[in-house]
Amino acid sequence: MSTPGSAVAGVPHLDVDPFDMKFFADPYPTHELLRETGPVVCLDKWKVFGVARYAEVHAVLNDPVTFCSSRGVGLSDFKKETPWRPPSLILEADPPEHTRTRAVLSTVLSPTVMKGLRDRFAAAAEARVDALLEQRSFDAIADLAEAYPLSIFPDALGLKPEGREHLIPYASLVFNAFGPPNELRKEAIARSAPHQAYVTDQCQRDNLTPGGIGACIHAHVDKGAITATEAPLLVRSLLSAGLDTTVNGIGAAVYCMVRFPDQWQRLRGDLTLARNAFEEAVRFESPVQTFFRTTTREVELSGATIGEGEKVLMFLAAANRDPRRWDKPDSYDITRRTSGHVGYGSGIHMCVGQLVARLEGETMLSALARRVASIEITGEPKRRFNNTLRGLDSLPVTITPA
Ligand code: 8QM
Repeated sequence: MSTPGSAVAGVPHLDVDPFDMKFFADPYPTHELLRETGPVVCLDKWKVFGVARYAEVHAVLNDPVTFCSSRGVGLSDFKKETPWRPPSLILEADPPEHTRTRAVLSTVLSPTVMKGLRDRFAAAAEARVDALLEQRSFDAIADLAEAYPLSIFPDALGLKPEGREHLIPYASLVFNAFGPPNELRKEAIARSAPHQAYVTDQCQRDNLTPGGIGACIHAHVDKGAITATEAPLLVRSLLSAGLDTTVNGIGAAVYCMVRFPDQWQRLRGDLTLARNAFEEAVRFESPVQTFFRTTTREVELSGATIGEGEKVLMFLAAANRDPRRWDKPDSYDITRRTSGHVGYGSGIHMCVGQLVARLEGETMLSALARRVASIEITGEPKRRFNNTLRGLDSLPVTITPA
């Protein structure tokens, strides 16, 4: 037998819980332990396999036939348990079904669509920074990392103004639900009904403003690419994955800038570095920390035998700091060659919204760098605890104008 619960030759067991508060408070020593213990480990607490080195994380992400997504990318195996919501038609799907839905989202989030959004995103970033310069002291999470995406993304999708306060709680629920049945997940699901009701409603064609990304998804029904039943679920994917991720990505970038002021000054000296500075923040903090896959057959991975139907936990954040792959992995360096990081995943499921994320990150960092001379922490940063997302709850700062 090769189940994680039993002794398996060549696969070391660890009793760490990568979903508990002590781990979230400082995951880095445990990431190192996971990487150094072996290429594949058994995590006894949740009876799953784990991979934390870059090579194995990359290998699992790039073999979607063996390591499937259709049985869920959280701990729960959809073949054995009923999912908490109808499965995502893209995230929780395998080819060939995945190929068709992915193509639709890829089209509505294409480089051409980004061209139409750029000026609006840039103007909103400048306006947000101008307002913050009036305040001087503010919370970089609520007033910047959340306020900026909230000022552009719901409008880009075409959501009505009412009820948008559900968006972040809904996303927080989605990302907690990928985790094990701990307090975070159970509490989130127990409180989920109003957020789910809001999201389900907003995904309907009639509730989406013409010209928005949501309406564009529904337009693909008329072209025959997807059915009228599928379209609302694809809109739901953008409501699930499109906001809290960039909130935590932008939060990570600002948190990097306040901790590494030399990198901030470098950015101020060369605004063309803004896009890579954001990318490096995604590598360095990995807003999406982990994902699971499920094996569709017995498979050998770096000498370990993994049976069929096993959950494999990929530590994206640990791979993004694996010294086997990265020079000075724990340094935030805005001129680093970041390509190949797995902060957006890799392979066929690699973030379909990555151009939106990068556009938001780049426009905000360049607006800040153009107008702000220094950013200083003025209070204790508070962490936000989530089974999948890494980020802060509050980051008190004071800025000085350029
Ligand atoms: C995570 O609902 C979805 O399709 C979905 C939810 C969460 C994500 C992706 C897709 C990876 C950002």
